Amino acid sequence: MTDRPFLEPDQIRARFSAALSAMYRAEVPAYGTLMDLVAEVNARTLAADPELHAQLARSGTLDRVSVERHGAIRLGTAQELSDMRRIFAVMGMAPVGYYDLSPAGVPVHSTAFRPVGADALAVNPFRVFTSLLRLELIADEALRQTAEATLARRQIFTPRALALTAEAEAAGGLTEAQAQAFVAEVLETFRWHAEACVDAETYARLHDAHRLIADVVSFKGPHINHLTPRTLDIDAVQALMPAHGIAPKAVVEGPPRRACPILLRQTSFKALQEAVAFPDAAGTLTPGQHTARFGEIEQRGIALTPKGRALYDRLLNDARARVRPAADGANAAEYVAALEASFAAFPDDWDSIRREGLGYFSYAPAPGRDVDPEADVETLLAAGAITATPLVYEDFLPVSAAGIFQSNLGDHAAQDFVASPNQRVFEAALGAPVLDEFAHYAAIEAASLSHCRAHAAA
Ligand code: OOG
Ligand code: NI
Repeated sequence: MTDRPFLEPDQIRARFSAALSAMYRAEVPAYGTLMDLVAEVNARTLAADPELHAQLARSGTLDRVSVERHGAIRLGTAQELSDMRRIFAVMGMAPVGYYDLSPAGVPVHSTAFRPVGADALAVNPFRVFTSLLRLELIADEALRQTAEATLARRQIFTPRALALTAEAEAAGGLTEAQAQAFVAEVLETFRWHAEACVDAETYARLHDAHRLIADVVSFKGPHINHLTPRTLDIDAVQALMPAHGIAPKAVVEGPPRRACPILLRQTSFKALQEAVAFPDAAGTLTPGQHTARFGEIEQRGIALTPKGRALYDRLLNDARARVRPAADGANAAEYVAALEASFAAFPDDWDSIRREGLGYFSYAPAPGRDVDPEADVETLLAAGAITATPLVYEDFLPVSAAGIFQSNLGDHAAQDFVASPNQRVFEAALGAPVLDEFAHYAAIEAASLSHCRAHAAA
């Protein structure tokens, strides 16, 4: 519409996601290699699996797959997190879910900023896993103060990014010209800075306390640390990675390979050693190294209901209790075998998953068929009046995320923290409550059913 002064938030998000991808591709060439590999495998998978092709097309999600990605950043202060929330809101992204990583030895808690609602997701499902450092978990008081003082001195947003965000909030949106400036300005926050903002000695102390603390505190901004394309066949991409000069971790995180994919399967490759420089008080630069950025791919399956998720968690815990995956991949085959044995108890056909209430579906009226608005779902499906398509899981998994963090921090980075989820403290920092992922899938499913029934009435 030409008379509308504001660009849709969905369009701003799509542009930002594309700009971030271009920037990361220039910064980390291996990401470009991975993108090409994923595109090739996705095209081949779709050609070989007409049913999957039809399923994605029917649910209007075929086009989004090739532009689909998630990134991750790690923030240092409550102020940074709440400003980030306001910026993502301009792009139609809301905080969904709460993830406590402390049981895995990583001193952060996190949320995922993403679009909610079927239409917004169909345009562009870009998400950012966003973590907040928990300095209160650091035992060394002096070091904690150094970290706090260093973080208090930095401003990770450009003045114009903050000004445009305030204008969007006041006016209810951004014009085309403002949106262009906004995308360019916000991109600056995600950029890599090879020059640290602490001296070499401070970096070493932070690093000794925890590598993640050094990564968050030592730099001018929360550089994007990975950008993950969505593949339709993660095992195929994993198998092809070594031939393209990329070494993946030994075990794919999440559920095993199945006929009906559930939730999320992910694999990453090791963080790069990158040259950085540490300024001293006189401004003289000392060369050094830092590892922060890595690569990851993921395959997404059906979103599970609380009942399905409880079953998933139980089966995963059972498998991990039997074989604990070693960080160096030494027992990868045993772990995969334990995982497959355990998940034999999870139904692997769409009808059972639906009938047992384990997963969420989107329903649509079958072309040219009448829908009896009084009939129940199973009757309508059996009569061929409606179709059911699995809803894609749009979120993350704490055990998988912990595995991704750990493989990139290195073994010796694992530390014992007391598990201390504190969603209330996180939400206070965020300045808003996080949304409940289950409620949103349930709402999409319910809306699709009402649409089927209204279709009958029309
Ligand atoms: C985030 C790791 C979590 C995922 O896909 O589970 C994540 C990080 O390393 O900052 O991205
Ligand atoms: Ni990730």
